Amino acid sequence: MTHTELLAALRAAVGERQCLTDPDLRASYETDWTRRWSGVALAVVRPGSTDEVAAVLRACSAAGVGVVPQGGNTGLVGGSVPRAGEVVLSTTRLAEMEAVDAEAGEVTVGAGAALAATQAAARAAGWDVGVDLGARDTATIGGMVATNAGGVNVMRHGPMRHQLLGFEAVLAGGTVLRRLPGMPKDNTGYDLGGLLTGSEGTLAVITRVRLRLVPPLAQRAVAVIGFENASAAVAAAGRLRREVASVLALELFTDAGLDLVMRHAGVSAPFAVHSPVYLLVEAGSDAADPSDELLAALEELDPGAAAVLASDPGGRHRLWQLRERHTEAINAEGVPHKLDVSVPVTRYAELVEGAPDAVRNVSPEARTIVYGHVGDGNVHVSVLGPPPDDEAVDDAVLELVLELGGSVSAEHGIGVAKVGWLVRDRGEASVAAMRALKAAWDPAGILNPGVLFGS
Ligand code: FAD
Ligand code: 2HG
Ligand code: ZN
Repeated sequence: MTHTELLAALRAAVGERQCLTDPDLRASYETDWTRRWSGVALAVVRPGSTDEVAAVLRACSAAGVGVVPQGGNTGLVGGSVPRAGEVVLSTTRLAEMEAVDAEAGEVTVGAGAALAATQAAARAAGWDVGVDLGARDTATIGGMVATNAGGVNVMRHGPMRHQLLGFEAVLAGGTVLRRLPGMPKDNTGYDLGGLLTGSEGTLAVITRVRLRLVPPLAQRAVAVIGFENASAAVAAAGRLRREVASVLALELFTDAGLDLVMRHAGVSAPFAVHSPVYLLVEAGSDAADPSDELLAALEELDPGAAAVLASDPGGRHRLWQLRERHTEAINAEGVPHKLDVSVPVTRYAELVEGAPDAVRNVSPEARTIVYGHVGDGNVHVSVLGPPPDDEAVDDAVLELVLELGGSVSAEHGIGVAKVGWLVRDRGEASVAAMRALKAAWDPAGILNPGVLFGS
């Protein structure tokens, strides 16, 4: 099938208006959120139903043309944008939201539904979504399953994998797999939905998702505390996690990151004294206000520490902005290299302190900003300075992570950014098992070529 014939088949599948070939219309789908990765797509198609997704995949299979599934395009490892003339399959029109099953605490949503819209529906029905993250207005539920997104509440509710009860997805050849509504107990063979979590668009296109919901926590308190160094902040996080049963989130950032956030996001410092390292802690309860419990714990940690606490929604939001707006503030300074990694919590401070040194060794002019979800051992290292295709700083940080016994991807995935590190991290045998799965599900290799395994 020629490209002209493929384009005709795609137009027939989704309709003329939903098959974008004009470069101006394609542009926002062709560059990732960081601007580090971009490529030209043959076309961007925007199917409006599972049948249309199947028709698109059948056409691309017949033509042997790659397909890049794309949700909100907020991914940070370059896996959501084309590389060499693939068809981008945007899921944003698959945003249908079924009524929340308030009795079961479950909901079925289209893969293109944004997290914020799903949260709003869940909350209106007296429930909440277990995963929350800063890109909530744009990130889609399908993209979050495909990347096994983590976010700020993993300590309490686990990552996206733990929220998945059922799914519908289309294989490369157009076959539809469906296990909806899904049941909490379901031992009928392989967990196919589980295989899709973290598959990053390489096994199937997810079209619908059944989510387990969590009880809402209406009473919340957020505190930000200053520390002299990362070790003190990590030790405090460990104590808070142990001693405050209502802790929901434990986040770490440094003065360098706070400085950028204040400059670019128009947010003011939490308190007058500047500290090298900050901890943000959120506690939540469905009954009593957790402020007193949190205050007492902070007092016991260090009565003299610089700290601020808010329990009203406006105050809590202001404090969260200090942490959540790091990503956009860094983007405002340049095109970052992003290393999302995990280490055992006992090595967390070593990584926070060692990453800037590792970067400086290979790129003395580079600026390194470190922050992360300290409660999960997840560190985000952002590096500004080196050109997008210079991988020396990436390699230096990932080498350090493996030395510390960590994982080269905590929650963002491998994408194209870390393909060179998958075997080093997981080992030959595990990657061979992954490749065997890929070959069985997508024998022609049309789904997200280049992602996870490289080309
Ligand atoms: P996309 O970026 O469109 O795609 C991501 C990957 O999933 C690609 O490989 C794509 O091919 C695949 N994919 C997308 N949809 C489908 C589908 N329907 N079927 C099959 N494959 C699909 N991530 C976290 O884990 N935790 C955070 O705290 C967090 N915070 C963020 C904050 C900001 C400001 C930003 C910009 C990003 C953040 N991210 C975070 C990263 C990002 O939001 C997540 O990776 C998210 O899950 C991506 O969803 P998306 O819909 O934008 O997917
Ligand atoms: C976060 O935790 C996100 O804020 C984005 O995962 C991390 O900017 C980043 O690298
Ligand atoms: Zn994160």
